[in-house]
Amino acid sequence: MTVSTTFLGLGAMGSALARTASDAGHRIVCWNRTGHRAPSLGEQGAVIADSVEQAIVGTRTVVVCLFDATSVRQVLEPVATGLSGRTVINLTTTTPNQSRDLARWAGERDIDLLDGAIMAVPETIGGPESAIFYSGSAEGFAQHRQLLDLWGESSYLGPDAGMAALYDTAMLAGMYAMFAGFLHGAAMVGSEGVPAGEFVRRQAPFLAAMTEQLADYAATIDQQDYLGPGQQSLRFTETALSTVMQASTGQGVTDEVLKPAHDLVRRQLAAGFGEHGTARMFEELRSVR
Ligand code: FVH
Repeated sequence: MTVSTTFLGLGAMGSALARTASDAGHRIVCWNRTGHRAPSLGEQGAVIADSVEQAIVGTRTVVVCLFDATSVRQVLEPVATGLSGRTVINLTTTTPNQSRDLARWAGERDIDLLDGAIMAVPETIGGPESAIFYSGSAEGFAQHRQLLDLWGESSYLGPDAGMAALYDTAMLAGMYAMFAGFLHGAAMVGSEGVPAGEFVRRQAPFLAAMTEQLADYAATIDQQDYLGPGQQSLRFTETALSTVMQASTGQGVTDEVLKPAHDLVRRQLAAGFGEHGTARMFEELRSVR
């Protein structure tokens, strides 16, 4: 048995993290707001605490996996004094600024904060597909590497506590846009009675093939070379999106998923960039700065 670690939050993800640590021989103390959500943890030998105060007694490391930034503050603030001198590893999904605020709050109380962003689902924790980004305390990352590596591939993104959350939310932006696009397409073919299960057989490999273009888009953006060879022009993309949107509404499907992208393209056209590559939408996205 290794030293004990506290786990606050035994939802689907918190339980998976705690169970993986327990399976690897860590002595763990767990707490959950409403009773015990993962009874098997107790049967495996985890100590189940009745309160947060009780859960942090005698442990040096506190892993937090709760619903959101507000619940993290509600749980940690009352026990701040008891956390002084310890490492808190926050694996709750938060915005970059919420993570930075938490790190500032922790720093003022001599709490070492390592913020993490889990790029996995509970079922894959501990498996080869699980990746977790960390930022904030470099010392906390180094000292807890053995524990962190149990959950997945660990990457440290630097001392700015907001960086892991920034990568996380940026990657989720791509994921949710993709899901919305898939649902839009499924609604289109569904308007003619095609089951989503039939559509996905064709859509999934197409999307996978399209991801190979992402590296070219990235190179274009980094070099700001929107007139380089081989790029699909904004003028072309505007017509393509208009056609897809017309096809959608013609099938009784709203164009609301595509309209924001179309608006970005149209603003770039209005600014005179019609012959520039479609990656130039990136500049329009940044225009709110
Ligand atoms: N599940 C997933 O696939 C994703 C993958 C990527 C990262 N996320 C993030 O992990 C955080 C926790 O997610 P979860 O899946 O464990 O979520 P739930 O099963 O809904 O459990 C939520 C836990 O939070 C507790 N809780 C909620 N509000 C409060 C509060 N005000 N005070 C104290 N605890 C609170 C809740 O307790 P209870 O409802 O059982 O009493 C659960 O323990 C999350 O940030 C994901 O974005 C998971």
